[in-house]
Amino acid sequence: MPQGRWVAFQHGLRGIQGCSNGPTKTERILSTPAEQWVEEVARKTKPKQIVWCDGSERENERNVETLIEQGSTVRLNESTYPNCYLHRSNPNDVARTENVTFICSNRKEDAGTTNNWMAPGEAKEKIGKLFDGAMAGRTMYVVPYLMGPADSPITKAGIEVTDSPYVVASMRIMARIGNKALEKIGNTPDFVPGLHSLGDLSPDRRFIMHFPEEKLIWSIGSGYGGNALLGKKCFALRIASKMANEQGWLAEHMLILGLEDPSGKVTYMAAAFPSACGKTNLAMMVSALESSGYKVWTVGDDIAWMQIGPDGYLRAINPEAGFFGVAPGTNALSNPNVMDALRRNSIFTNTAMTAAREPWWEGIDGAVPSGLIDWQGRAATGTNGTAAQPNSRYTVPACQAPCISPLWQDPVGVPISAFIFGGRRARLAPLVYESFNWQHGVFVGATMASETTAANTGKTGVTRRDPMAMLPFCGYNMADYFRHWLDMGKKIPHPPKIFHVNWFRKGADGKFLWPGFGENARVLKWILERVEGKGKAEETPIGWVPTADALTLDGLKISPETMDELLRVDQSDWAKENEDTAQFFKKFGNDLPRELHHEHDQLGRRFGSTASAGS
Ligand code: OXD
Ligand code: MN
Repeated sequence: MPQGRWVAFQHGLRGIQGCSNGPTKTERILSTPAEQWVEEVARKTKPKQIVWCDGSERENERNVETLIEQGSTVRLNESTYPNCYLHRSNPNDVARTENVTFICSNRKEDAGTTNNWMAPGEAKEKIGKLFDGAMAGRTMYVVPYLMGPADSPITKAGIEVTDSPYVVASMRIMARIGNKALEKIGNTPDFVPGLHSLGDLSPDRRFIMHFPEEKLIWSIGSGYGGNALLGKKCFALRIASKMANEQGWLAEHMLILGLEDPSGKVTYMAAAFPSACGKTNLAMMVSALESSGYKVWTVGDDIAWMQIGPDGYLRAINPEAGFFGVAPGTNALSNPNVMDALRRNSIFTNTAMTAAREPWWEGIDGAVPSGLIDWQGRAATGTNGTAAQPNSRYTVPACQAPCISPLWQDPVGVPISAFIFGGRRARLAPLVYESFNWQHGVFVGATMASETTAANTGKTGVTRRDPMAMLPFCGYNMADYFRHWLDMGKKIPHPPKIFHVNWFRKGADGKFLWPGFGENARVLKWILERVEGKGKAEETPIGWVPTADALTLDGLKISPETMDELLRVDQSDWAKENEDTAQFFKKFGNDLPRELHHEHDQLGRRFGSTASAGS
């Protein structure tokens, strides 16, 4: 048995326990389910000591010292980036790894055809071995955390056990950690346990395992992002989507924003886009229509938990407390609000660093500075790839964003009036359209797709289906997830209207037709008008598309021809799309809800095609 972890249990203390030795006959006084689970994990992973994190400043200072001593983290310029750090991860560990992410449901069919599956017994046996002694010689940090504001009935608790001080520092920004979480958990088993170890960081021994029936997470071999900050994708999406399915709510890969109108009324919208479509930038947008009274407020940039409120509206909270955004391409045009927010109390991961010890990445404002150090700590020569790793990140407290909504921590959540789905479609989808009704909107979300960019895959224009942007994050059978969406529509007295947007349509010259960024507020304004029963629209086979004069274009130089092109619905492109959809739907076999087959048929019929069915 490892020495040094018993004092914590003996005294029932949960503060910082830098204990070096201690009594051994304390097992019988282990009291709470949380302590019992931690004990079980310690028995397996054999850390040299255990630290229960209380979330205090003092603890954070100590943690940062440890991080710096370990050598992969450096302090940034204290006067221009106070309390900011740059962390360099292992170069083989720079992104989420979907190929080694598993849903370990008892039955394979409950994971569905879009998830990797492993039987729970096999997973415990195989991955359990990797955890044996994995923390030997290391400190085990116990991070109790809340997803959501402490006083919200929608909020849920988790406990992440990790041997990475970088994970602790990041969780401190991304979730509400420490005593307030522990108080909420108390003597109950109402927390999602998440066991994380860096292991040996070998990609061959990297596994991200979810046990949706047990509501348990095991992750080993990675210290990066969604693989390691278990509150985010693992809990708040994969495990929570399963909980939401069981309990009648929604856990979605969606930003939440409020659009204020000139009267001061704020209408809330939640939007799902696949990765690399500018979700964080949209959530934090500076509206091009701000001078005429339309302002965007940020509630969340990545995840929405939504329950039907007593008022019959879908009420959404952002379960997170920070933004974990992709740095390259972030600048004063694409996201001025985050550029302001990240000037303090932030962690940068795998960005480059200037000679003045400031973070730097491709696409940041200003000229390339001399004396740049790349993300691996080498002099940036321009011959070693990009200076910042393409998936390098900032981790920023949400409360620091100038655009943060005054209601972002409202315990009842904000009422959602519109859902927006979107993707990158160079040809197909118009700038914006509204679905005919909830069922049709679910079809629009289920058939969502995005074309890959060269930066993503090296191959441009490959269409990837990513239903509701949940393909990598749905913790159960996606066909059952579609069914859940259809059922929710019947239960919500005031369901949000469902829209689709495409900022990425290109003209014959290969250039984007729409300027994007703050100008997207013009599209949000039309959505707001449609929610209010105003807003001019024309019925097309795919849904309601704005009429030529429906969007507010004052102050924007865009020709009527370009607008026509942006709003055009092309019959032959959609015929091809419908065939693609038929192929995609085949993946789900007989599990696919018949309502979606029906919507698919209807779309074909509206285009006058006889070969639409796909069922
Ligand atoms: C993310 C993602 O990092 O969706 O948020 O990949
Ligand atoms: Mn995301």
